[in-house]
Amino acid sequence: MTSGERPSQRTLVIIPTYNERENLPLIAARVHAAVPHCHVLIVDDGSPDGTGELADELALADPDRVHVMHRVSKDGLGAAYLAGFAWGLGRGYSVLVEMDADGSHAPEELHRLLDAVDAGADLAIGSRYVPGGEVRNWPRRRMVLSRTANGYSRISLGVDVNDITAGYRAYRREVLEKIDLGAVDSKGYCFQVDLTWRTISAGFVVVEVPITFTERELGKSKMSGSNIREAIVRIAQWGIRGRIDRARGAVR
Ligand SMILES: Nc1nc2c(ncn2[C@@H]2O[C@H](COP(=O)(O)OP(=O)(O)OP(=O)(O)O)[C@@H](O)[C@H]2O)c(=O)[nH]1
Ligand SMILES: [Mg+2]
Repeated sequence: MTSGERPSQRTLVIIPTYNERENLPLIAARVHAAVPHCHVLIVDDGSPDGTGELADELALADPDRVHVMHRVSKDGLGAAYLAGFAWGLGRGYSVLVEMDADGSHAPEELHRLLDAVDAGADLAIGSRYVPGGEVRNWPRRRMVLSRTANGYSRISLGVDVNDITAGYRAYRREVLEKIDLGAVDSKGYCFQVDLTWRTISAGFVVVEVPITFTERELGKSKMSGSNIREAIVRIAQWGIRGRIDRARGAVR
């Protein structure tokens, strides 16, 4: 980075996809309409609906700004992001953004995350649960699940983050270089909690910025019962380990 350049000048937006044919062209166009200078990496896990081929077409039409990684089979959101982070770090991006393909994370609000990073946040979380944040069109049971997951995580881990499960985020590259990504094996939704916990434990600054999260209108959710069970067990384990470490006075 040359002096005076903001980190967000070199931003990579990573979009994991599994069967997002209807959504992908819309979201990619919205990202570039909102923040023209950022680059996009689509990480597709061999979607049977042809999302990967569609991604190739988008990259062919805009080779400087759109890139595609094809992985052989569905291996979870976490693994897709880890592969995307490695790709982006290897190519010198300063800020790495996580964004769903389904339109829940509005590209028009990306500037809020990038501004927070430029202002000094190491991790900016697009938060539904801070003043100004909002959830649109969620059925009650999804809201209850999300609120419960956040409450459970906060209490178990003892951290002061309102939306620790949020998947709309911007990481400064230094965070991803420092935390041990090789040790992360959370596959599903607890990936977000896992990385937040590692970021905070490593002493980085986490800032929540309000966003409006909108339930997907097209395509199907990939949320599953096994994702939820993975999260419950792991978060309790991290919380217990963290408390033991703190009680021992260990420096994390
Ligand atoms: N590459 C890849 N992407 C995935 C995988 N599972 C989910 N995704 C993508 O991750 C993003 C979030 O998945 P969703 O199914 O919308 O999950 P969610 O938003 O947490 O849950 P809902 O609120 O129910 O939609 C979407 O862009 C999916 O296509 C996977 O195994 N591999
Ligand atoms: Mg979704």
